[in-house]
Amino acid sequence: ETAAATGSARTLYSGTVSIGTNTVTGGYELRDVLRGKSYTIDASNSRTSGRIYKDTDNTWGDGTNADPLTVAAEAHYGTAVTWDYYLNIHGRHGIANDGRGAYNRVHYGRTYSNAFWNDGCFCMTYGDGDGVVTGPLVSLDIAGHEMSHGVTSRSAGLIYSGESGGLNEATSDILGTMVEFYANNTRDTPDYLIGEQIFKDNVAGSPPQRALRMMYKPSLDGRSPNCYVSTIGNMDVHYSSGVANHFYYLLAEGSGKKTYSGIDHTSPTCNGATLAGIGRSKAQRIWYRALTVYFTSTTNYAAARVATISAANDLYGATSTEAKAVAAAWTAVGVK
Ligand code: ASN
Ligand code: ZN
Ligand code: CA
Repeated sequence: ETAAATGSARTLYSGTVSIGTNTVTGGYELRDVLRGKSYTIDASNSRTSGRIYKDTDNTWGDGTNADPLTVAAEAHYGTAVTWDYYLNIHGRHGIANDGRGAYNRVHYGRTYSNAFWNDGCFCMTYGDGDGVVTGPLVSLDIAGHEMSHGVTSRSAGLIYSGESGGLNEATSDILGTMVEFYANNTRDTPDYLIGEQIFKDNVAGSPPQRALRMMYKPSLDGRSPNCYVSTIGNMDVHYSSGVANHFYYLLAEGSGKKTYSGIDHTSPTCNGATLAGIGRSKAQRIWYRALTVYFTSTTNYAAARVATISAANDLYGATSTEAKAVAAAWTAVGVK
Protein backbone atom coordinates (compact mmCIF):
# COMPACT_ATOMS: atom_id res chain seq x y z
CA GLU A 1 0.00 0.00 0.00
CA THR A 2 1.20 3.48 -0.73
CA ALA A 3 -0.03 6.88 0.39
CA ALA A 4 2.14 9.74 -0.81
CA ALA A 5 3.36 12.16 1.83
CA THR A 6 5.76 15.09 1.84
CA GLY A 7 8.60 15.07 4.33
CA SER A 8 10.95 17.82 5.39
CA ALA A 9 14.64 17.01 5.18
CA ARG A 10 17.71 18.73 6.57
CA THR A 11 20.28 17.43 4.12
CA LEU A 12 24.06 17.39 4.19
CA TYR A 13 24.78 19.64 1.19
CA SER A 14 21.45 21.00 -0.06
CA GLY A 15 19.95 22.63 3.02
CA THR A 16 16.33 22.07 4.03
CA VAL A 17 14.25 20.58 1.22
CA SER A 18 10.96 18.74 0.71
CA ILE A 19 11.13 15.04 -0.09
CA GLY A 20 8.60 12.45 -1.20
CA THR A 21 7.80 9.79 1.37
CA ASN A 22 5.19 7.12 2.04
CA THR A 23 2.75 6.77 4.93
CA VAL A 24 3.04 3.45 6.76
CA THR A 25 1.81 2.07 10.07
CA GLY A 26 3.43 4.09 12.84
CA GLY A 27 4.91 6.75 10.61
CA TYR A 28 6.62 7.16 7.27
CA GLU A 29 9.19 5.46 5.07
CA LEU A 30 11.70 6.87 2.59
CA ARG A 31 9.82 5.85 -0.53
CA ASP A 32 8.92 8.46 -3.14
CA VAL A 33 5.50 7.26 -4.23
CA LEU A 34 5.10 9.92 -6.91
CA ARG A 35 8.49 9.22 -8.54
CA GLY A 36 8.31 5.57 -9.49
CA LYS A 37 8.41 4.51 -5.82
CA SER A 38 12.12 5.29 -5.64
CA TYR A 39 13.33 4.40 -2.15
CA THR A 40 16.37 4.60 0.08
CA ILE A 41 17.81 1.87 2.29
CA ASP A 42 20.39 1.77 5.07
CA ALA A 43 23.48 -0.36 4.45
CA SER A 44 24.61 0.67 8.00
CA ASN A 45 28.31 0.38 7.09
CA SER A 46 27.93 -3.11 5.67
CA ARG A 47 28.60 -4.08 2.08
CA THR A 48 25.41 -6.03 1.79
CA SER A 49 21.80 -4.97 1.67
CA GLY A 50 19.76 -3.15 4.32
CA ARG A 51 16.37 -1.88 5.38
CA ILE A 52 14.30 0.98 4.07
CA TYR A 53 14.52 4.04 6.30
CA LYS A 54 11.54 4.78 8.55
CA ASP A 55 10.71 7.78 10.69
CA THR A 56 7.84 8.69 13.01
CA ASP A 57 7.40 12.41 12.28
CA ASN A 58 8.42 12.73 8.60
CA THR A 59 11.27 15.15 9.36
CA TRP A 60 14.55 13.65 8.25
CA GLY A 61 18.09 14.45 9.33
CA ASP A 62 19.68 17.29 11.26
CA GLY A 63 21.89 18.63 8.46
CA THR A 64 25.02 16.97 9.88
CA ASN A 65 26.69 13.58 9.74
CA ALA A 66 25.71 13.04 13.39
CA ASP A 67 22.28 11.91 12.20
CA PRO A 68 22.50 9.07 9.64
CA LEU A 69 19.20 10.24 8.16
CA THR A 70 20.93 13.40 6.88
CA VAL A 71 22.84 11.46 4.22
CA ALA A 72 19.86 9.25 3.48
CA ALA A 73 17.71 12.33 2.89
CA GLU A 74 20.33 13.90 0.63
CA ALA A 75 20.51 10.79 -1.57
CA HIS A 76 16.71 10.59 -1.65
CA TYR A 77 16.53 14.25 -2.68
CA GLY A 78 19.17 13.68 -5.40
CA THR A 79 17.09 10.86 -6.82
CA ALA A 80 13.99 13.06 -6.86
CA VAL A 81 15.76 15.96 -8.59
CA THR A 82 17.26 13.58 -11.16
CA TRP A 83 13.83 12.06 -11.77
CA ASP A 84 12.29 15.52 -12.23
CA TYR A 85 15.15 16.63 -14.47
CA TYR A 86 14.76 13.72 -16.88
CA LEU A 87 10.97 13.98 -16.89
CA ASN A 88 10.59 17.74 -17.20
CA ILE A 89 13.56 18.48 -19.48
CA HIS A 90 13.71 15.34 -21.62
CA GLY A 91 10.29 13.71 -21.22
CA ARG A 92 11.97 10.58 -19.85
CA HIS A 93 10.05 8.57 -17.25
CA GLY A 94 12.80 7.31 -14.99
CA ILE A 95 16.17 5.78 -15.80
CA ALA A 96 14.74 3.07 -18.05
CA ASN A 97 11.92 5.35 -19.35
CA ASP A 98 9.37 2.88 -18.02
CA GLY A 99 8.18 4.78 -14.93
CA ARG A 100 10.10 2.59 -12.53
CA GLY A 101 12.07 4.21 -9.71
CA ALA A 102 15.51 3.05 -8.66
CA TYR A 103 16.62 2.61 -5.07
CA ASN A 104 19.54 4.03 -3.08
CA ARG A 105 21.77 2.20 -0.65
CA VAL A 106 23.61 4.67 1.63
CA HIS A 107 26.25 4.38 4.35
CA TYR A 108 27.83 1.61 2.29
CA GLY A 109 30.93 0.05 3.88
CA ARG A 110 33.49 1.97 5.90
CA THR A 111 35.70 4.77 4.56
CA TYR A 112 34.35 3.97 1.10
CA SER A 113 35.07 6.96 -1.16
CA ASN A 114 32.99 6.12 -4.21
CA ALA A 115 29.43 5.84 -5.50
CA PHE A 116 28.16 3.68 -8.32
CA TRP A 117 25.18 2.66 -10.37
CA ASN A 118 24.42 -1.05 -10.79
CA ASP A 119 22.26 -2.23 -13.68
CA GLY A 120 21.55 -5.60 -12.09
CA CYS A 121 19.76 -4.29 -8.99
CA PHE A 122 18.65 -1.10 -10.77
CA CYS A 123 20.14 0.67 -7.75
CA MET A 124 22.58 3.28 -6.52
CA THR A 125 25.22 2.79 -3.85
CA TYR A 126 26.83 5.65 -1.93
CA GLY A 127 29.88 5.51 0.32
CA ASP A 128 30.51 7.90 3.21
CA GLY A 129 33.91 8.98 1.87
CA ASP A 130 37.26 8.29 3.50
CA GLY A 131 36.52 10.78 6.29
CA VAL A 132 39.83 12.60 5.72
CA VAL A 133 39.65 14.09 2.23
CA THR A 134 36.07 13.19 1.34
CA GLY A 135 32.70 13.00 3.07
CA PRO A 136 29.58 11.18 1.83
CA LEU A 137 29.34 11.05 -1.97
CA VAL A 138 25.69 12.07 -2.08
CA SER A 139 26.00 15.48 -3.77
CA LEU A 140 23.53 16.37 -6.53
CA ASP A 141 26.09 16.21 -9.34
CA ILE A 142 27.30 12.79 -8.23
CA ALA A 143 23.73 11.48 -7.89
CA GLY A 144 22.94 12.81 -11.37
CA HIS A 145 26.22 11.41 -12.72
CA GLU A 146 25.67 7.92 -11.37
CA MET A 147 22.01 7.62 -12.34
CA SER A 148 22.91 8.89 -15.82
CA HIS A 149 25.08 5.77 -16.14
CA GLY A 150 21.77 3.92 -15.89
CA VAL A 151 20.27 6.08 -18.64
CA THR A 152 23.27 5.45 -20.92
CA SER A 153 23.05 1.76 -20.22
CA ARG A 154 19.36 1.76 -21.21
CA SER A 155 19.95 3.82 -24.37
CA ALA A 156 23.24 4.01 -26.30
CA GLY A 157 24.93 1.35 -24.18
CA LEU A 158 28.34 2.96 -24.66
CA ILE A 159 31.02 0.36 -23.84
CA TYR A 160 32.93 1.43 -20.71
CA SER A 161 36.44 1.39 -22.18
CA GLY A 162 38.31 3.14 -24.97
CA GLU A 163 36.78 6.24 -26.57
CA SER A 164 33.20 5.03 -26.03
CA GLY A 165 34.05 4.72 -22.32
CA GLY A 166 35.20 8.33 -22.23
CA LEU A 167 31.93 9.36 -23.89
CA ASN A 168 30.01 7.26 -21.35
CA GLU A 169 31.76 9.06 -18.46
CA ALA A 170 31.32 12.45 -20.12
CA THR A 171 27.60 11.78 -20.57
CA SER A 172 27.35 11.28 -16.82
CA ASP A 173 29.35 14.43 -16.04
CA ILE A 174 27.34 16.47 -18.57
CA LEU A 175 23.88 15.33 -17.50
CA GLY A 176 24.86 15.18 -13.80
CA THR A 177 25.91 18.81 -14.08
CA MET A 178 22.66 19.68 -15.83
CA VAL A 179 20.86 18.06 -12.86
CA GLU A 180 22.81 20.39 -10.56
CA PHE A 181 21.80 23.41 -12.68
CA TYR A 182 18.19 22.18 -12.77
CA ALA A 183 18.09 22.00 -8.96
CA ASN A 184 19.66 25.47 -8.69
CA ASN A 185 20.00 24.88 -4.95
CA THR A 186 21.10 27.91 -2.93
CA ARG A 187 23.42 25.79 -0.77
CA ASP A 188 24.92 23.96 -3.78
CA THR A 189 25.12 26.67 -6.41
CA PRO A 190 25.58 25.16 -9.88
CA ASP A 191 28.92 24.96 -11.64
CA TYR A 192 30.92 22.77 -14.03
CA LEU A 193 32.93 21.13 -11.28
CA ILE A 194 32.11 17.53 -10.40
CA GLY A 195 31.92 16.53 -6.74
CA GLU A 196 33.00 19.83 -5.21
CA GLN A 197 30.59 19.36 -2.29
CA ILE A 198 32.13 16.13 -1.02
CA PHE A 199 35.56 17.52 -0.15
CA LYS A 200 36.15 18.22 3.53
CA ASP A 201 36.53 21.88 4.43
CA ASN A 202 39.96 21.33 5.97
CA VAL A 203 41.46 19.83 2.79
CA ALA A 204 44.22 22.08 1.50
CA GLY A 205 43.48 24.27 -1.50
CA SER A 206 40.18 25.45 -2.84
CA PRO A 207 38.26 24.38 -5.93
CA PRO A 208 39.27 23.56 -8.63
CA GLN A 209 41.79 21.56 -6.59
CA ARG A 210 38.99 20.34 -4.35
CA ALA A 211 36.79 18.69 -6.97
CA LEU A 212 36.90 15.44 -8.91
CA ARG A 213 36.75 17.01 -12.38
CA MET A 214 36.59 20.43 -14.02
CA MET A 215 34.63 20.41 -17.28
CA TYR A 216 35.66 23.88 -18.47
CA LYS A 217 39.36 22.99 -18.28
CA PRO A 218 39.75 19.25 -17.67
CA SER A 219 43.56 19.42 -17.43
CA LEU A 220 43.19 21.13 -14.03
CA ASP A 221 42.99 17.62 -12.54
CA GLY A 222 46.54 16.96 -13.73
CA ARG A 223 45.45 14.00 -15.90
CA SER A 224 42.59 14.76 -18.28
CA PRO A 225 43.34 16.20 -21.72
CA ASN A 226 41.67 19.43 -22.84
CA CYS A 227 42.21 18.53 -26.51
CA TYR A 228 41.77 15.35 -28.53
CA VAL A 229 44.80 13.10 -29.04
CA SER A 230 44.69 9.85 -31.06
CA THR A 231 45.83 7.85 -27.99
CA ILE A 232 42.93 9.08 -25.83
CA GLY A 233 41.30 5.64 -25.92
CA ASN A 234 44.16 4.22 -23.83
CA MET A 235 43.37 6.50 -20.88
CA ASP A 236 41.15 5.75 -17.92
CA VAL A 237 37.58 6.66 -18.89
CA HIS A 238 37.48 9.35 -16.15
CA TYR A 239 40.23 11.20 -18.04
CA SER A 240 39.30 10.44 -21.66
CA SER A 241 35.93 12.02 -20.79
CA GLY A 242 37.71 15.36 -20.55
CA VAL A 243 37.56 16.24 -24.24
CA ALA A 244 33.79 15.69 -24.42
CA ASN A 245 33.25 17.60 -21.15
CA HIS A 246 35.30 20.45 -22.60
CA PHE A 247 33.29 20.31 -25.85
CA TYR A 248 30.04 20.50 -23.90
CA TYR A 249 31.19 23.43 -21.79
CA LEU A 250 32.23 25.39 -24.88
CA LEU A 251 28.99 24.54 -26.69
CA ALA A 252 26.78 25.63 -23.79
CA GLU A 253 28.78 28.50 -22.34
CA GLY A 254 31.31 29.61 -24.94
CA SER A 255 34.93 30.61 -24.49
CA GLY A 256 34.44 33.97 -22.76
CA LYS A 257 35.12 34.50 -19.06
CA LYS A 258 32.35 33.20 -16.81
CA THR A 259 32.14 32.57 -13.10
CA TYR A 260 30.06 29.88 -11.41
CA SER A 261 30.04 29.19 -7.67
CA GLY A 262 32.61 31.95 -7.36
CA ILE A 263 35.10 30.05 -9.53
CA ASP A 264 36.53 31.36 -12.81
CA HIS A 265 35.35 28.99 -15.55
CA THR A 266 37.45 30.41 -18.38
CA SER A 267 37.75 27.66 -20.98
CA PRO A 268 40.69 27.61 -23.40
CA THR A 269 40.06 26.46 -26.98
CA CYS A 270 42.62 24.21 -28.67
CA ASN A 271 42.58 26.15 -31.94
CA GLY A 272 42.49 29.70 -30.62
CA ALA A 273 38.86 30.14 -31.73
CA THR A 274 36.45 32.39 -29.85
CA LEU A 275 33.08 30.69 -29.37
CA ALA A 276 29.68 32.00 -28.30
CA GLY A 277 27.74 29.46 -26.24
CA ILE A 278 24.24 28.40 -27.30
CA GLY A 279 23.08 28.04 -23.69
CA ARG A 280 22.48 25.04 -21.47
CA SER A 281 18.87 24.43 -22.41
CA LYS A 282 19.74 23.79 -26.08
CA ALA A 283 23.07 22.07 -25.41
CA GLN A 284 21.53 19.50 -23.08
CA ARG A 285 18.76 18.70 -25.56
CA ILE A 286 21.36 18.12 -28.29
CA TRP A 287 23.46 15.82 -26.10
CA TYR A 288 20.44 13.86 -24.88
CA ARG A 289 19.09 13.39 -28.40
CA ALA A 290 22.50 12.24 -29.63
CA LEU A 291 22.70 9.80 -26.70
CA THR A 292 19.26 8.33 -27.16
CA VAL A 293 18.92 8.41 -30.96
CA TYR A 294 22.39 8.30 -32.57
CA PHE A 295 25.04 6.97 -30.17
CA THR A 296 25.66 3.21 -30.20
CA SER A 297 27.78 1.00 -27.96
CA THR A 298 30.90 1.70 -30.05
CA THR A 299 30.52 5.43 -30.75
CA ASN A 300 33.93 7.10 -30.70
CA TYR A 301 34.86 10.78 -30.72
CA ALA A 302 34.63 11.18 -34.50
CA ALA A 303 31.19 9.52 -34.49
CA ALA A 304 30.06 11.63 -31.53
CA ARG A 305 30.78 14.74 -33.59
CA VAL A 306 28.60 13.42 -36.43
CA ALA A 307 25.86 12.28 -34.00
CA THR A 308 25.60 15.59 -32.14
CA ILE A 309 25.49 17.52 -35.41
CA SER A 310 22.67 15.22 -36.56
CA ALA A 311 20.85 15.85 -33.27
CA ALA A 312 21.25 19.62 -33.68
CA ASN A 313 20.06 19.42 -37.30
CA ASP A 314 16.93 17.56 -36.14
CA LEU A 315 16.17 19.99 -33.33
CA TYR A 316 17.13 23.33 -34.83
CA GLY A 317 17.61 22.86 -38.59
CA ALA A 318 20.53 21.89 -40.80
CA THR A 319 21.82 25.40 -41.37
CA SER A 320 21.04 26.56 -37.84
CA THR A 321 23.35 28.54 -35.59
CA GLU A 322 23.08 25.64 -33.14
CA ALA A 323 24.27 23.01 -35.63
CA LYS A 324 27.17 25.25 -36.65
CA ALA A 325 28.03 25.82 -32.98
CA VAL A 326 28.20 22.05 -32.39
CA ALA A 327 30.67 21.64 -35.25
CA ALA A 328 32.72 24.62 -34.08
CA ALA A 329 32.89 23.36 -30.49
CA TRP A 330 34.16 19.93 -31.58
CA THR A 331 36.74 21.59 -33.84
CA ALA A 332 37.80 23.73 -30.87
CA VAL A 333 38.64 20.60 -28.84
CA GLY A 334 40.46 18.94 -31.75
CA VAL A 335 37.73 16.55 -32.97
CA LYS A 336 37.43 16.96 -36.74
N1 ASN B 1 32.05 6.59 -9.40
C1 ASN B 1 32.54 5.85 -10.54
C2 ASN B 1 31.85 6.35 -11.78
O1 ASN B 1 30.65 6.46 -11.85
C3 ASN B 1 32.27 4.42 -10.33
C4 ASN B 1 32.24 3.61 -11.54
O2 ASN B 1 31.28 2.94 -11.79
N2 ASN B 1 33.24 3.67 -12.38
O3 ASN B 1 32.50 6.68 -12.73
ZN1 ZN C 1 30.95 7.56 -13.88
CA1 CA D 1 29.08 20.57 -9.34
